[in-house]
Amino acid sequence: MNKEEGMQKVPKNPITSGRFVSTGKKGLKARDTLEPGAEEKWVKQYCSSCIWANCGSEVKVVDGVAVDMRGDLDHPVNKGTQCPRGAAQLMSLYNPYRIKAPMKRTNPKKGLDQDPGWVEISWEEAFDTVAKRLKAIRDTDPRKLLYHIGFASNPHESVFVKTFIRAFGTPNILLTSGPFCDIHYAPKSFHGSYVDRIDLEHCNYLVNFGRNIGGRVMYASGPGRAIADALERGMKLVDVDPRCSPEASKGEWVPIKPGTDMAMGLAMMHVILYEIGRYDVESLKTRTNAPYLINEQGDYQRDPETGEPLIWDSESNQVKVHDDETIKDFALEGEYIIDGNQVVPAFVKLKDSVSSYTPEWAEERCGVAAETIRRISKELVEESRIGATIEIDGYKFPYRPAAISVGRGSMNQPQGRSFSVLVDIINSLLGCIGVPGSILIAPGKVEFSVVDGMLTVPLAEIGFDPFTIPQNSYTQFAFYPLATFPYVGAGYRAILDPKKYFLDYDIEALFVYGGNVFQNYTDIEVMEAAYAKIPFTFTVGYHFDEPTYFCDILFPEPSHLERYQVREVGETQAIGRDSIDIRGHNYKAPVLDRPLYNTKQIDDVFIELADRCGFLPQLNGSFNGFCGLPEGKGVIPTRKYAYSEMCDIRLKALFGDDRGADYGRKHTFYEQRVPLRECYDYHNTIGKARVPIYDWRRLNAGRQLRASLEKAGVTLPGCDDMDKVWEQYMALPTWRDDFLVTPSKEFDMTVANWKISPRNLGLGGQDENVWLREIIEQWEFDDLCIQMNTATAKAKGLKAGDRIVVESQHGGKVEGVLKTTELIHPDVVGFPAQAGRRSNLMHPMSRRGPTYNQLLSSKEAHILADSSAIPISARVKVLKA
Ligand SMILES: Nc1nc2c(c(=O)[nH]1)N[C@H]1C(S)=C(S)[C@@H](COP(=O)(O)OP(=O)(O)OC[C@H]3O[C@@H](n4cnc5c(=O)[nH]c(N)nc54)[C@H](O)[C@@H]3O)O[C@H]1N2
Ligand SMILES: Nc1nc2c(c(=O)[nH]1)N[C@H]1C(S)=C(S)[C@@H](COP(=O)(O)OP(=O)(O)OC[C@H]3O[C@@H](n4cnc5c(=O)[nH]c(N)nc54)[C@H](O)[C@@H]3O)O[C@H]1N2
Ligand SMILES: [Mo]
Repeated sequence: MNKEEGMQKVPKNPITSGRFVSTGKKGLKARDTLEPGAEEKWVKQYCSSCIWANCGSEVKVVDGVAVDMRGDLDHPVNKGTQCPRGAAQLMSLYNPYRIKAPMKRTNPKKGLDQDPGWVEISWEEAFDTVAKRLKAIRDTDPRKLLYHIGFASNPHESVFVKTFIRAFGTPNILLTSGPFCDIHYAPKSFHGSYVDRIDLEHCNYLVNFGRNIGGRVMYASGPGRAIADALERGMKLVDVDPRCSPEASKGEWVPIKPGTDMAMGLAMMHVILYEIGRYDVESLKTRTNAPYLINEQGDYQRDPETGEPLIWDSESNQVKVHDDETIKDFALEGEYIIDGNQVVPAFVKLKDSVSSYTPEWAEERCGVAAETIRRISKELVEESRIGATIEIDGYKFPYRPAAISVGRGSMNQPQGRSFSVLVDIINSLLGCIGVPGSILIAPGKVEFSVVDGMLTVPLAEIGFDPFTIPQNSYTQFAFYPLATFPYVGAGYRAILDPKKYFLDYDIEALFVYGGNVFQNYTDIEVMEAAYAKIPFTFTVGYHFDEPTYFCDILFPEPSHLERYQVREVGETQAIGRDSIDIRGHNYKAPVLDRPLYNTKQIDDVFIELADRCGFLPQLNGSFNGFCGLPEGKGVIPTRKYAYSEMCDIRLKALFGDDRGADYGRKHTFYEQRVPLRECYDYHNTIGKARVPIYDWRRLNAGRQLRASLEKAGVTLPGCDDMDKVWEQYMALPTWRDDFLVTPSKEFDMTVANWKISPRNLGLGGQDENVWLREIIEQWEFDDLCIQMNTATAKAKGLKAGDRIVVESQHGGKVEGVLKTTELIHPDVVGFPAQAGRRSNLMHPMSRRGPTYNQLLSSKEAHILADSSAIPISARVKVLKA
């Protein structure tokens, strides 16, 4: 079928064709009936259809109706381009399935199969009902409020999403954004920032493990251009992935069995250390803890006086404190006796730890040929050009145009955290961190301290609870000291059985906003039971998504095109020359003169609730602090503002009185740039502290947790086998035979999952955006299918189009339509995205496709014990339905 034939199959959409305009509640109106002299204008905004909302857009409004969208030519991030997700926002505005007024439920029974029986109520009744409940809780025990957010709450955008709950005073926050993308530990440990960014302007050789650097980066903004430019320039991309992505087809695809990346990574390190024997010695000595002396207990050998870690100076043949300025040469090899302890440099430990992981050993586990692993390792070392330098902005940097990068595919697996650490150890071995061509930080974002000479960044983004029995919070941080996110599964199981989780109070109310455990997490029966048990639940909702089935009160939210917001801009993940140094703020105001429906923006709801509950001053104060507003220039804590006013105050405080919201309406972007040399953190973050090729922090956290549990005489709730927990708190990368990689005759395949282009999270109701769904149905129908290699399907007597059932080792079952392809590993069953919405009150198109997450498990035995994230793969069997 050629493109033209395909085009004709798409029904002409009245709004895109420009012949009709929507009038909101009244429906469509033919364009030629518009009054002569109708007002037409283009309104500037920024687009929020991505996790990183950086692009500027313009919306054409005719007589109060938004009819068209385009990229803003003046915006330096997207330079006039726009992707389909951006353009489709018009349909999110005019989506007839939206929540259009405040509502209360009339059916007291709660469940995904229960019609809540919504009836419209006044704003006063909605606020009064919720505020009375919240105030009573806050006045007695604020912990009894649970707050669940996710990515559709725009946590990077709306200040109050993070600060409201702190001002309220509950530590109980759970997030669906996080447990499936627990990707922050290694970036925080190795360069202090939230995610790795790849310097695509200089990189010539990129080995990419389970990171979708094509399909899920932004097309219109810098990263899309950066990747296209790099490939055109000749950067070689080696994509290690169970499926061949579009970008892999522009480089080399290395099919791998899900969850076995650790085997390949260990073998690569083995080849580098034992077969090639070339690495960046200077970088190891001065920028990592490779020379720190490790004793037989696995601890740093410390100076008895200062408590600081020791190293061996091989020139003076003396032991010295790591930052002693008289050190001439840091020993990486050797064995020493210090204070009666036998010690070796951490580098020796590292080397010993990978001695048996040959490529042949790895091939048996990950399915990648030993020779391929050898060749890639060799190419990586050669391309990293150890010893080369480059001058940028008048500064001399090491030049390392090669890197390994990782994403949630390889990181959210049973051995994923260890794998991501392993990868950054390899990057550190080659000096490929913080320098041109390699893995970089997002400058200005890092707040680190130096402990033991090591870069130390707090791990938990929102809240942290030290160990106590009973526990203080439902987040489970007390039991998972290295978690970057709360442990959602255990949090909700604890609601059903607080005692088991050492909690001595119940949750009395739930505020859920833009996060969806039914669609985006797993163990749905537990989630249903917990949500049904909580006495009072409310949300600020855009549409009737699954969590609303458990709500007592709904506050209706405007669509993205109808909101006020200020958002910091900064490209992450992949950057080129265009976007590496871009910073600044984007501003948006509603494109329509008044909201289409009877809605109120979440920020104004927060303000009203805080006021009625008596903590508005704390909320306002948090705004000034969070936005970094200079003293005396921020909002007055005791005064009640409309959120739109606060945006204006924020902009004026940051950019001057002539640069308030009026400027933003005309220009959207408040541009700032960081000096180019600061984009390479070689002289900054990692120039001031060392990074861990020996992860003592992890080892030590496990030991401390163990001691705390023993002292309290308890074990981790829900954990039967504590040895399996302790082996995950390790200082050195080591292979484990976990549930995913242990062969099983019955469950002979493994499932893999990935993001798709026409859906960036659920942002702005994308799952029921008919334009985006239409793209999937018409052009990317494979995204609604279960994918399997053609040869495997044939061997199982299956063919494309068959209805199949996939049954997981954890018990879950999912049915769907089979698509056969050569572009997937023969042992793998592939599931794109998260499909199959369950709400009957959303557009029927959103219900199509398989609901992958039922195959997974959040039980303690299956999670990553050192992070509490849940693996995104499981072993399965496939049957004909
Ligand atoms: N199968 C599968 N599961 C996944 C993933 C995957 O790729 N595949 N990804 C995982 C990852 S990495 C993450 S971060 C999480 C994300 O999962 P979540 O944090 O839960 O976030 P979202 O998917 O953005 O949407 C949350 C809810 O908000 C609703 N919503 C959409 N727009 C709006 C709006 O404008 N206002 C309000 N109030 N609500 C809105 C959505 O319909 C949805 O019900 O999912 C994880 N789960
Ligand atoms: N279009 C779009 N973009 C998004 C999002 C979205 O929902 N849609 N979500 C945003 C969010 S919240 C996040 S966290 C990021 C995530 O961004 P990424 O970390 O890039 O995650 P995925 O897009 O799921 O890509 C995972 C890749 O890993 C592969 N994979 C799966 N299992 C394995 C494995 O065991 N080993 C290896 N080597 N590969 C494996 C998959 O086939 C896929 O190519 O994307 C962000 N950007
Ligand atoms: Mo994510």
